[in-house]
Amino acid sequence: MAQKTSEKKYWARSACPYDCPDACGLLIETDGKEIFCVKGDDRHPVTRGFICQKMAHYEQTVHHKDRILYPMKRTGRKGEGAFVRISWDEAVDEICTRWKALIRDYGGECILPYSYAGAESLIQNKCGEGFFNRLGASKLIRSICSKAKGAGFAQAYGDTPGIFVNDIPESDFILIWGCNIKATWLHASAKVVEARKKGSHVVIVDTYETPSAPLAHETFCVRPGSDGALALSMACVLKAAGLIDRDFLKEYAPGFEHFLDTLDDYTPEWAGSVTGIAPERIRALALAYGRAKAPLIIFGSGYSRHTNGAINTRCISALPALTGAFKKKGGGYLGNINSKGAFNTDRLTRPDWDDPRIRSINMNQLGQALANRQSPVYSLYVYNSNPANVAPGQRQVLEGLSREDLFTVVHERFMTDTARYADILLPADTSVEHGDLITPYGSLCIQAIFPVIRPLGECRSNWDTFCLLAKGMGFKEDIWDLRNEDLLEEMIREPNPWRQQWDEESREAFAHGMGVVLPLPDPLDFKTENKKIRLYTPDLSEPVPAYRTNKSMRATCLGKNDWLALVVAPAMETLNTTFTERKALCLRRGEAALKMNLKDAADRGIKDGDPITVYNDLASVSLKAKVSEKVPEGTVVAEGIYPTASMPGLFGINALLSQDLSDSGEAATLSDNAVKVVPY
Ligand SMILES: Nc1nc2c(c(=O)[nH]1)N[C@H]1C(S)=C(S)[C@@H](COP(=O)(O)OP(=O)(O)OC[C@H]3O[C@@H](n4cnc5c(=O)[nH]c(N)nc54)[C@H](O)[C@@H]3O)O[C@H]1N2
Ligand SMILES: Nc1nc2c(c(=O)[nH]1)N[C@H]1C(S)=C(S)[C@@H](COP(=O)(O)OP(=O)(O)OC[C@H]3O[C@@H](n4cnc5c(=O)[nH]c(N)nc54)[C@H](O)[C@@H]3O)O[C@H]1N2
Ligand code: SF4
Ligand SMILES: [Mo]
Repeated sequence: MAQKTSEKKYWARSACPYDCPDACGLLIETDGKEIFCVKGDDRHPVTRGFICQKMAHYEQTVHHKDRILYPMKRTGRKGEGAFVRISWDEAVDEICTRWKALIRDYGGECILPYSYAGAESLIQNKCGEGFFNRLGASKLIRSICSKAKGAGFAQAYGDTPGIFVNDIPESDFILIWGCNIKATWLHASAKVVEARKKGSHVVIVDTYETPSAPLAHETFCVRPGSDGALALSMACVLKAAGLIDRDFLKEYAPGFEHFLDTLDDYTPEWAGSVTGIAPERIRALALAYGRAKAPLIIFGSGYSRHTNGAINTRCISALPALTGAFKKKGGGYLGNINSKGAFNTDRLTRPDWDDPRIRSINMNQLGQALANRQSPVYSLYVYNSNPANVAPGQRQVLEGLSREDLFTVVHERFMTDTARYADILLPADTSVEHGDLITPYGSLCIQAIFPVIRPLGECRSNWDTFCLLAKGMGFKEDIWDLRNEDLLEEMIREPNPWRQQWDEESREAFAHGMGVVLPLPDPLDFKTENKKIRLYTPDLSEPVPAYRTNKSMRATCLGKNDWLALVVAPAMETLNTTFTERKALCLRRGEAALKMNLKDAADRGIKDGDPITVYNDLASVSLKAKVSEKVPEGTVVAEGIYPTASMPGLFGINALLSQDLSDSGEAATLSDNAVKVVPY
């Protein structure tokens, strides 16, 4: 694809690699050395020519004056950000010399990789796992995001992906659950708008009125973590009103009677006292959902970032089973998609090199792992992530990163808070500087991308960097000779049963870098072992979906006290800490603030815009109060993640988040914390 725009400039096809369900197809104006302009690919089946404000000026990220372009070595204190340029040879030599000595003295387990989804594209995202297995390093449990939701779905539906995002307008009743869809899933949100125009009823269940609220006819603001109670109560109403599809359940959900038998106690009156929603609204919601022809639930992840996140997923996802919603096009659910199976990821993760005796460390407990003196981590290698800002327990994380006996390597595009703690800093390239595979978690539309420009400065892709380090460590396998683009070609060429169902035209389009939709599965072909939905699973500790309280509810509802439930939510203008290099976006986002209800603020003598102190047993954080009727009493919300330098105090909001894990999936419980708030 090389359509000329002027003598030297042309449009090249690419895709957005960032951690977003849309995975937009992009058109990039370039002269092969520089990129000038970025727009949505009008031929991409999901993107259809429009993209978000974050990527609209991607050229400002790629050619930003603050890009890290060369390897560097720390000269100042840890955290200070003072570095001197060195060569790649020096950097690799220093890293490998240190690692060889550490492995000799303490074993490979004292080295810990830390990564998440800085680049969500398949090769750059997964390739480190193979390298660190080969090294014998500690394994990282990558569960900072939606693993509780994943575990809940796995227990109920296995890998059943749900509907295709473009089919949203086929639904006549859309329930958006714990998702700020306008900010975080732009193309699903556009389809919701389309559905509304066709007459669909739209409802949001969240903890506050988010920027997505105008999309919906109604928002239900629940107490954080109480969603299971709302869902079970809806089920109770459906049963009482005879809106259960028993024929569907008999065929697709054996043992369902055990679940139905538990429902009668979950009355709307009971759920009202738990969720804070009036019983008559719960009843009306359930009846409208149950009477719809093709009701759809769009799952975000927010409701699952709690100590009861997995079981709440089972409670909510039981609703489409009870109503047989899967039978109608547009009905069922959306939010359990994994398109990585279109490629052989074992090439990247190398399970054959995984030594089961080696310990695993949960990424949500980085602070604890760095504080552990029994079996210490002596080296940390960070790529695709910014743990100094994003991980819970920020105070302990920063203390750990400051340790003089910790050798930290960070592979980054910008001087993030984490990069400031690096001993060696390596320059990472961006998605227009390397090829990769795009396998979204919001649709089954996959794409191959090829380099648009050469890497800037001395930047290298994650894969090419691991190959250099492998050589430095003396690894002899042939795979380390493959360049990033060779690996991409091999992965595309490798036959795959899913992609093999494509016709010739689709195969051609994919090979030419177009976004192409994988063959969509039959919605009634449930991807569990026995092909059935599991509403009753006797081998689980909770055989049927049940209500379990979360941690913040226990703190905030204990008699009359002044604890508030703290929810962390995404910001419109940034993506976790990605895009925080962009001044215009940060200005639009505004400074770090805590949204709180008028009454909660007044009770504490706080006015809109006042400086406040937010604290719990973990830390104390200074913020501005944003007093708003959009947040219900008892809940406070912090949107976005801010670089620590932009905070009035020493810490960001993540200092107030515990390192506790979810009920299943070992996931983060980022929105399950209680805080007290006082004027500064
Ligand atoms: N603009 C933008 N886009 C993004 C991101 C971003 O930061 N900014 N992040 C990206 C990433 S990494 C992800 S995982 C996705 C996440 O996309 P979402 O799933 O939309 O985001 P979440 O952070 O999970 O939070 C969604 C909503 O859940 C609500 N919530 C929290 N607790 C509860 C609860 O107990 N019950 C209910 N009902 N709601 C609750 C929050 O108030 C929030 O509005 O978005 C991706 N896209
Ligand atoms: N308070 C609060 N905390 C949160 C969240 C929240 O909403 N609020 N969201 C949570 C969620 S859902 C998630 S998924 C996590 C996200 O946590 P992270 O995945 O750590 O997300 P980012 O902050 O975007 O940091 C990604 C980093 O990867 C770098 N990067 C990008 N591309 C590449 C590449 O190709 N190679 C290398 N080496 N680096 C690259 C970027 O420059 C960026 O600094 O944060 C979690 N923490
Ligand atoms: S961040 Fe999301 S909406 Fe924006 S361009 Fe990337 S994939 Fe599309
Ligand atoms: Mo995430």
